[in-house]
Amino acid sequence: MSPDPERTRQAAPGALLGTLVGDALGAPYEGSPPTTTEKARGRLERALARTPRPYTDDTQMALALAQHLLGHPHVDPDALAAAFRDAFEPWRGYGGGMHRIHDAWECGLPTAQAARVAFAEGSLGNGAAMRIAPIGVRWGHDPERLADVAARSAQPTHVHPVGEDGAVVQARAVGRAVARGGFTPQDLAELAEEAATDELARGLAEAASFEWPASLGDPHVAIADRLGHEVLADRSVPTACWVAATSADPGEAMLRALGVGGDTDTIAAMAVAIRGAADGGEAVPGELVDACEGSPQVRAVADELADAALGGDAA
Ligand code: F2R
Ligand code: MG
Ligand code: MG
Repeated sequence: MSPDPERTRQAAPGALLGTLVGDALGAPYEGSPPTTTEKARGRLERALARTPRPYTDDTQMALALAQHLLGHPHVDPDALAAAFRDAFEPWRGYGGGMHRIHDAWECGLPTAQAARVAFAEGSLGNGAAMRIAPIGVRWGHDPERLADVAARSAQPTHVHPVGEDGAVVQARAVGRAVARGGFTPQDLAELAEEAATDELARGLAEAASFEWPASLGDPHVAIADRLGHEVLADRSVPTACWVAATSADPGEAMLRALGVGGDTDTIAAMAVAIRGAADGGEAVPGELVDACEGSPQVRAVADELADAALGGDAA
């Protein structure tokens, strides 16, 4: 299938600015408990009161991956590891394992060995998923290629099957939103069918069938308890997909993710990326975009990625 030009040009800034906004505005609340919609609104207002909001590792790695894709559309894991190494700023709030992998790269360890220095079986954190939106944009029109490229992009840092599957699921979610201009609970059920690991399949299936009577309070508080809101891929990617599928627009996805709490920056980055891809860059509130460090750079790389997606599949 060829990408639709108008859709791709709208979805690219939606997905990448969604990553940025979710990350930068969610970051002050990383580690916070779940809360009501009203209090989540207060979280957002407080974040917007002091700007520009700095982005964290989520956006730093997404930018590095986006730039890598412009030269390596099918991903070269060694070159991608070098791009992550060059972009690395230790104060951006990276995971503990990522600091050790970075040290290993600096010492010249081969990519495959470096990926196992922190955890012998590899990381099952959500770091490969949080940065994946550029792959959804570049390959949303070709789901098979997208899954292969997403798995390759996880290799430098997340070789645990759950860490890798989290990246593939999140890439598929963004890719569906890019290609179709929508993202609904039906997508959650289909993503559950496609998941490679039981952990992701279970979380997505539960997200797809989740029902919650309004009389019992905010559903996002219940979902944080049911599906998780932690740093592990299987405890955050299904939650982010649920937020995206049940929000009317990127602004509502941002609020819901702020209410989910926990790994707030990352759940928001993933959820708003999906919703932004579905609804387009114009749907991401300008007030949120303008509050974030780096928004012109993110917009520019999104446009380049859209050009690359529309320019053909050659390496
Ligand atoms: N790390 C954070 N936030 C922590 C606080 C940061 C602090 N505020 C600061 O400013 O310094 N956020 C970022 O990390 C998450 C993505 O993590 P990633 O890239 O997957 O890293 P890592 O280290 O590989 O995994 C994260 C943690 O998961 C656990 N873990 C992973 N694999 C494991 C395994 N095989 N066995 C056991 N545990 C495993 C560990 O606790 C890792 O530290 C995002 O939230 C991003 O925003
Ligand atoms: Mg972060
Ligand atoms: Mg985080």
